[in-house]
Amino acid sequence: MALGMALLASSALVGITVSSARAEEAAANAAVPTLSPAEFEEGKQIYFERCAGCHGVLRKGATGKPLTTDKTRELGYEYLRDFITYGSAAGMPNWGTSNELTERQIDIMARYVLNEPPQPPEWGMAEMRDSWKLHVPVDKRPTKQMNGLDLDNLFSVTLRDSGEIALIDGASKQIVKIIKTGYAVHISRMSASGRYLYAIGRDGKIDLIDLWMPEPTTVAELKIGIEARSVETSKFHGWEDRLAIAGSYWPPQYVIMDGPTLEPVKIVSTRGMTVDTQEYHPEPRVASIVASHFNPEFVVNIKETGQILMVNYEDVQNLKVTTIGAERFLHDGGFDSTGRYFLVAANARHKVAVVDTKLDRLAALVDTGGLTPHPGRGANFVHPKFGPVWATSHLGDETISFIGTDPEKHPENAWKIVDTVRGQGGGSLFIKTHPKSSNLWVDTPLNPDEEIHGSVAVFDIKDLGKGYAVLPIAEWSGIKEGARRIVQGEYNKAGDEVWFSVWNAKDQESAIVVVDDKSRTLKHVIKDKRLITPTGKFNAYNTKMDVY
Ligand code: DHE
Repeated sequence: MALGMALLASSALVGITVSSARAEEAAANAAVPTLSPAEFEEGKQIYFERCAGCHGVLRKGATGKPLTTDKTRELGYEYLRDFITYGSAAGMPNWGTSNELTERQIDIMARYVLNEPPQPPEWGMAEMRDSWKLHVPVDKRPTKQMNGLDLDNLFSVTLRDSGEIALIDGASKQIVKIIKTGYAVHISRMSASGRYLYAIGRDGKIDLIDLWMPEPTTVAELKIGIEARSVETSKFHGWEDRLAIAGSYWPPQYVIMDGPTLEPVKIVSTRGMTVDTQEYHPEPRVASIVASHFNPEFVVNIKETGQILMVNYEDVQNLKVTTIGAERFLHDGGFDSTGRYFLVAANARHKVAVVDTKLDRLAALVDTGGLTPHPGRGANFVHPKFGPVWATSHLGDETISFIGTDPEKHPENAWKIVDTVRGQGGGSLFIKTHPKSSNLWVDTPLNPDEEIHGSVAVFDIKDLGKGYAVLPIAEWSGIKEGARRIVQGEYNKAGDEVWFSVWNAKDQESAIVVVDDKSRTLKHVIKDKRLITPTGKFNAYNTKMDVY
């Protein structure tokens, strides 16, 4: 009887606890602001366009903080609204005060992130093949270059918000052609021969452009996923122009394609375990991909798990993948000057992972000494005191770090920060030099200060301690309106001029400013109504040869 009473009492207690937990949950849910179906759709679209890149489709966080509802509901509507409006010094853009989102849109977004994220659909072989368009089969293409373009000095320029690329002749600075691409097109990569150009949009659409046609023409298209950032082609001796690979953010996977047609051959999921805590992650996105020069392999960097996959493409049906445990939040990176070592930023961990692409193993994990390294492809040069180095700037602060890259002749400096200098401030995305130059250029497009994001800093490699000179690129462009963010220096083939984008909003004038490298003076301003939101620029020769 006593036992019966006790059981009754304890089950009643459990009942009370359960029902009070349910009540709490219901109360919490009731406090979550709702959205009309139209608002939800708008929020989903804005989230995809503006937020998913940093925070992840499932909002688990990477470059940006996690935005899962356990976190957002703790922060609350007002906090979220203000954060979206004003941004933060740590890199969250000021969407409101920069007028990129309206007050109404910010209100929708603050409510949107308080609600559970919708899970986007998968994208397998059936969907991929449905999206595949072979406009010009290989046997209908020319067998030699049919135009007089200097293909090595051609620049492919990302026109981000018009979903196009501009092909610009390096010598005349004239636009050769504007080509429609995927939504919010991101990067261009060249095939090993320099004949084919691959452009990928954030919507996962790849456009393959044959530069040998009488005029450069899109010969094939493929949508490899719902959201993507990276594409690359096979470069190992004997495999030139044969295969391509692209990675997606959603679904988390990569696909190997036939290079000249984009026909998808093999899709591989990247879902799996994180490198450190070895927990399952449902959304490990594919960040940078490069082609090894030492093995028939692609180097595929998986952001959330921190695994670097050496994907051997010799036998795609029996795919061999070497998984190198590195560090979480892998993002962008580039080779050292010998092309053997690949250095990739694990940005939210403030580290750079170094992979030996000859031996397929991790050479080092280097703490960069700054906050959130963001090198682009980085910059290689010979430091007057420490020998060959690779440089990165940072998104989170003004540090510019130099990592020794010569384990043969300078073993004491290899994979160590041998020197740091300070640039203009945080918000840097790209750093650049050229083997023929003694300048090191550092942009700061995401710095909130107008003068800083409207200019670039340039260091003399021979005397880094001297500090930097500031070139007022936005002012040189002659454009008076808009944020005029100066982004991504890119050299021409000869290495004697460097091109910067003056990046304005879609409805404002933008430009490309060409600087004479030696004199650091203005050489030319490329202006054209069709240059809408130019951001990345990819010189064909430097891109195919990995010169930076
Ligand atoms: Fe990029 C490279 C991802 C926002 C311009 N960007 C890369 C790479 C990745 C990446 C993974 C490396 C590709 C490779 O090497 O295979 N970029 C992302 C994002 O996730 C992020 C942070 C947010 C987003 O929503 O997309 C993002 N990127 C931007 C921009 O806003 C930039 C400045 C302007 C734009 O055009 O979108 C931008 N990203 C670039 C450029 C490169 C790049 C120019 C190549 C640099 C190079 O020199 O190689």
